[in-house]
Amino acid sequence: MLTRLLHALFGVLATLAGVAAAHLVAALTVPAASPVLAVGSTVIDLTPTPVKEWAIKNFGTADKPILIGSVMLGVLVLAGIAGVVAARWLTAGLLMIVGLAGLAGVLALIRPSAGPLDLLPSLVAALVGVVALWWLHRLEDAGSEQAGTGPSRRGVLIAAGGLAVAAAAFGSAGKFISSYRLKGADIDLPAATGTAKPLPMALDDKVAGISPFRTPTADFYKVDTRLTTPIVDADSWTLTINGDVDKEVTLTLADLYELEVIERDITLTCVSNDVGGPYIGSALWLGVRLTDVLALAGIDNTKADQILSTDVDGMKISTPLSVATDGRDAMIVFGMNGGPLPREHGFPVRMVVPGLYGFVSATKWLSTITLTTYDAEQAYWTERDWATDAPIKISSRVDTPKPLSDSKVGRTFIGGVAWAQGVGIDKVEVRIDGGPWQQATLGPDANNDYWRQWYLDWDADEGQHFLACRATNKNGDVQTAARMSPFPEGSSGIQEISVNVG
Ligand SMILES: Nc1nc2c(c(=O)[nH]1)N[C@H]1C(S)=C(S)[C@@H](COP(=O)(O)O)O[C@H]1N2
Ligand SMILES: [Mo]
Repeated sequence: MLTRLLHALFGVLATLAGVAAAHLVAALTVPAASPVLAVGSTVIDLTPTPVKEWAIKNFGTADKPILIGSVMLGVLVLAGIAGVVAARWLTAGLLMIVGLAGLAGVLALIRPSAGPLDLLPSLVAALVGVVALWWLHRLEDAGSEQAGTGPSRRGVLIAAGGLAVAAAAFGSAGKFISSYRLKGADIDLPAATGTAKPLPMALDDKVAGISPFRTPTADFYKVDTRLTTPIVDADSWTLTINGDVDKEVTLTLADLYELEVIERDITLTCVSNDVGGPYIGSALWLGVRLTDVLALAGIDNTKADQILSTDVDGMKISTPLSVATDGRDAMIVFGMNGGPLPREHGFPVRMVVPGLYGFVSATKWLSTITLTTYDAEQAYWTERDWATDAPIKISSRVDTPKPLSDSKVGRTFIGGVAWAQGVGIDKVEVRIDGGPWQQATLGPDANNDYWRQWYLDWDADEGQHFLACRATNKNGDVQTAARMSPFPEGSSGIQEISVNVG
C-alpha cells in the first residue's frame, strides 16, 4: 500500500514538475498556451450555459480559480495512476504522461488564434514529466538493488523532494513573469476635444458604503471568458474594418488618434448580474466615435445588420448595427479614467456602447470589426442562445447597509445606485419592511448613460428589517417587480435585503 502511494506520488510530482515548467515556458511565450489554461479554456467553452450561470451565481469571480483547481485535480488523479502503472510497466506509465500533455497540446493548438509556438509548453510538459517519472523509478530500482532486501527509499525521497521544490520554483517564476508582463502597458494618449465636465464628488463622502460616483479603475468589475489576459503590443496592434463595407481598412493606434477624440462618462453593465449584483461600473472613457471609424470603411451601402467584433484571440461579440449607429455615443476606446486602458479591460483598444450589456457591445482587445448579418455569422454568446439585442434594463441596488449585516440602532442612511442607460434616472424609491415606497434623494446627474447615487435617511430601530429599492426612468417607466434570471437577456425584479439592527 505504502509503495503504491509512493508510486502515485511519483506520477503526481513528475506531472507537477512538467506542468510548472510548461507554465514558465508559456509565461515567456504565449501565456494562454499553458497546459492547465488550455484545458481550462476548453472546459469553459464547452460548459453548457445553465451550468455557467450556476457557477457565476455560486462562485462569483472565484469561478475561474475553482475551475482551474478542478482541472488540476483531475489531471493529478490521472498522473497518480500513471505513476502506479509505471512501477509495473514503465513504458505504459510514461505514455500516459505523454497522452496527458498531448491532449493539452491539441487543445492549445485548436484555439482560434493559435500558432505553432503554442505547442511548445505542452512539449516541455511531456519532456519534463517523462524524464522526471523515469528518473524517480530508476532511482527506486537502483536503491532496491543496493539494499538487497527492502528498497532504500532515502535517495528516492530526496529526489522527490527536490522535484517538488523545482516544480514550485518553475511555477512561481512563471507566475511572476506573467504578472510582470501583465502590468499596465503605457501609451501616449491624445487629449479629447472639449473635455468632459469634471464629475462632482457627489455622495461619496456623505453616505458611507455607497458606490463611488466614478468607479476607481482598480475596483472596476471584470468579466470575460479568458483564463489569461492577452498581452497585446500597442505598436504593432491594428484594427481592421471589413465585411460588407465599401472598402476594407486597417488602422493603427496613430490612425485612430487622427479622428476626433472624445471623452464620455458611461456606466458599463454585465448581463450576468442578478438584481443587486456586483458586475457594474462607471468610468470616464477616452476614444473615438464608432460611427467615425465605420465611415472610414464606408457603410452607406451595407446590407449588414450586425457588427461582429473579434478580439485578438478570435472571440466574437455581436452588436446590432442599427443600435450602435442610432446617435448614441458608441465608442472605440483607448483610455479609462485618465490613463490607458488596463490590460484586463482590453488594452490597447476596446468597444463601449452605452445602453447595451457588455456581452453584446464591449469587446475587449478589439482586433476586427466585420459588417455582416445575424444569418451569416454568429457570435460566441449567440451560439450559446443568449439574446442578440439586449438593452440594459432599468435597475437599482442597495449598497449600504450590506445584506445580512448588523448595524446599530439610530439614524443612518440607506444608499445605493440606480441606472437606466440611454434614458436616465428620474426617481428612486425605498421600501422598509413592506411599508409604503418612500422617495430617496438623488445624487447629481452626469448624463443619461451614467448611474445615479441615491440615499434615504433612516432611523433604524432594533430588530430584523427588510429593505427594497426600485428606480423610475425619465420616461416614467418603473423598474418591474417581475423576476427574470440573467439568461437570456438580463435579470429583472426588485432587490430586497435583510439587515439586523441591535
Ligand atoms: N474579448 C472579450 N471582450 C469582452 C468579453 C469577453 O469575454 N471577451 N466579455 C464581455 C462582457 S460579458 C462584459 S460584461 C464586458 C466587461 O468588461 P470589463 O471586464 O472591462 O468590466 O466585457 C465584454 N467584452
Ligand atoms: Mo457581461
